[in-house]
Amino acid sequence: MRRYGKHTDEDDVRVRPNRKGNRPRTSIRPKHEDASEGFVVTVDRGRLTVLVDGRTITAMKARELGRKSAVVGDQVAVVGDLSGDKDTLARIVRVEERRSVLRRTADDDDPYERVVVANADQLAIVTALADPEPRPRLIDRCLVAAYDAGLEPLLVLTKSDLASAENLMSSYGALGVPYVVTSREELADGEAADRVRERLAGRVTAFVGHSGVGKTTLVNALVPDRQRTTGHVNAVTGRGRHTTTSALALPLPDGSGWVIDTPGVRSFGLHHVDPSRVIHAFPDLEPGTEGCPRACSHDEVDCALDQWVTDGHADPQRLYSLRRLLETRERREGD
Ligand SMILES: Nc1nc2c(ncn2[C@@H]2O[C@H](COP(=O)(O)OP(=O)(O)OP(=O)(O)O)[C@@H](O)[C@H]2O)c(=O)[nH]1
Ligand SMILES: [Mg+2]
Ligand SMILES: [Zn+2]
Repeated sequence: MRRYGKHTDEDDVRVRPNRKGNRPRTSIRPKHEDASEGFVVTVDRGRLTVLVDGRTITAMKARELGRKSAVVGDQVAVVGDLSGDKDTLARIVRVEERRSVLRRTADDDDPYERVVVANADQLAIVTALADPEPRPRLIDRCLVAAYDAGLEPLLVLTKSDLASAENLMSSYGALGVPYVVTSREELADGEAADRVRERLAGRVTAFVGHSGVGKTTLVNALVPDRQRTTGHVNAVTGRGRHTTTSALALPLPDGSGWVIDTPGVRSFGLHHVDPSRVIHAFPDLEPGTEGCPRACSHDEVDCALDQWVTDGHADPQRLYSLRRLLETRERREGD
């Protein structure tokens, strides 16, 4: 007998004895064990495009997932109609554990995190050498986000037909971040795609950067049979037009990896970043933090890293770079 609307402790005792061997079978067996595995390639207002056994299907989140959402790059379990036929809709019943999560907030004060992509291995930080002007602050911010998420960063400097890469490279030399430089001419003759492709084999790479830097142009060169729309940069403001509006994962033609084109960002908020995870990306400095005071910002008088460098354990340029990156959270992007 149940009194509706009100649960007493007695009720709980009666309906849940929870003795060994007396549990309902459903709580032992994983739910939906007959579900198929899929890979989320794009998300558009609650509709997800999922690749299942080579078929492209449309799916939506099952209610049981609650607030948890699937993003591009997620590995998911799907049930229902998996034919991929027109007007069919499958259900996503589980989001598998993520290997990595790239997050950003709208700005540093904003606690609302959005997940940009899941399960990426590499973050390609795309910066135009001109048109729009490079903004090193954004590069620094993307680097911090990559280190925080455990992604390997790759700098992609586009439009070298318009300006030289020299200045920018000199300030990133000490960080040892791999980079490629591309130009309009090299896009046309396939050289740009070849050069970038060398860095993509066997990995999932997300392309991020300001609007108009040439992310989609590059992805189109890498995956020529899937031409996405590109947009012109406004000649007066020097800004892109936010042509790409949703992230899309595309397989490289030789099957050696995935590239994820993303919408241009105005900023890359780092509210969620934990400095100790950023230091993991600096194995030459990390052991030196042992002598630091608790919760050291690594930019204070008692920081042990100064002594570490003075003692010759690491290059002072590296400490300078680390501090610049950690400090990037304290500054506005235009500074
Ligand atoms: N001169 C020159 N222009 C380029 C190069 N690469 C891309 N562009 C141009 O830059 C403009 C913007 O390119 P998109 O690929 O749409 O830029 P995006 O980064 O995808 O921009 P959003 O989707 O808005 O974030 C287009 O007019 C491209 O033709 C390059 O190497 N040199
Ligand atoms: Mg684009
Ligand atoms: Zn310190």
